[in-house]
Amino acid sequence: MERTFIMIKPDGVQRGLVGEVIGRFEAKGFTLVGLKFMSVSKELAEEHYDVHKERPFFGSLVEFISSSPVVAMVWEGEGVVASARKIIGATNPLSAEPGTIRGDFGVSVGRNLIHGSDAIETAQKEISLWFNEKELVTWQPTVKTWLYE
Ligand code: DAT
Ligand code: MG
Repeated sequence: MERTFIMIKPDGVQRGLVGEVIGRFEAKGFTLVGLKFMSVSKELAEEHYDVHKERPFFGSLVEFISSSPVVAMVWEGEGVVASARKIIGATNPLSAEPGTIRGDFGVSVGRNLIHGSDAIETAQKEISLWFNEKELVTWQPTVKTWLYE
């Protein structure tokens, strides 16, 4: 079953949106398989955003992600990688559709509340960067037969 890495960034935690964000993924019908509340080292933030290391915002992005705790999660479900990106909305919250997390709660690209893996291969890489095997729980939600045909 497909899995994706989701992180509630420091602004989402500081603004008290943890429950709201988790609630949206739960209500959609995705399954939580990993969850931790943690401080992020600069090294981890740099590794996570390695693809952006040449971008002008890289330094401030790494500072921001390591400035205050985050919620790191792994969610599972059919098509969860692409669907999570839709739930999250466009990178710039001002362009994100209402009804998406960034569209409903954000006003600035540098404070866009949440991260979600952009492809299946990226998700696998990010999950193994943030979680070890023991921290991921494989379980069968009994509601599954009411979510999938
Ligand atoms: P996304 O988080 O939607 O995958 P991304 O991978 O292009 O977006 O960029 C990673 C993060 O970097 C993004 O969530 C916020 C920050 N960022 C992107 N573009 C930016 C910009 N032009 N100015 C400041 N921060 C930016
Ligand atoms: Mg990205």
